[in-house]
Amino acid sequence: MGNVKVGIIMGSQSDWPTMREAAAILDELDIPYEARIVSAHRTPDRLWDYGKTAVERGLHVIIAGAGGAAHLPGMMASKTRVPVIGVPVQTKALSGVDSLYSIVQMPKGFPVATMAIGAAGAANAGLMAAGILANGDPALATRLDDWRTALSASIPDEPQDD
Ligand code: RP5
Repeated sequence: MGNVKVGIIMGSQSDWPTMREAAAILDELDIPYEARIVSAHRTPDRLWDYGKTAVERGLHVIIAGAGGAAHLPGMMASKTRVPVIGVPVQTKALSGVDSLYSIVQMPKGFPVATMAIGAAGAANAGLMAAGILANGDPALATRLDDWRTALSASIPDEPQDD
């Protein structure tokens, strides 16, 4: 547990197909993490306890994903100084614009670093967490640089016919 610096939290089991994109990036970069369901609305006491203990448990970054009335990232940011990266989960009713607006418009004083809606946002949250941790971890910095170099190398110069 002492080695875990990244917490991935989400409002519901239904968010996991999105949020596991963040977990996949952390796995690729060999970064330990924990994943928990912590709902702002359904399990507010769990949210409170998680935020209250985040610093003492050694978390350096929290990735928080939620959909709809997505209060989880902002409430977590209100409860801990550990940086919170918000992931707006895509919704059926409003395509995740509801989630995005709920997460991004934080009042001055309690920031949430808000990613794009859906899977790309979750993956980028993993990369953002990696970048933050890499500042104090040269071996991780090398792994992240290599990851970025490999991605660039995978992009062809010219488009191909199917
Ligand atoms: C939010 O409500 C969750 O983050 C989830 O995106 C959304 C729907 O949750 P379920 O009804 O699928 O559990 O709190």
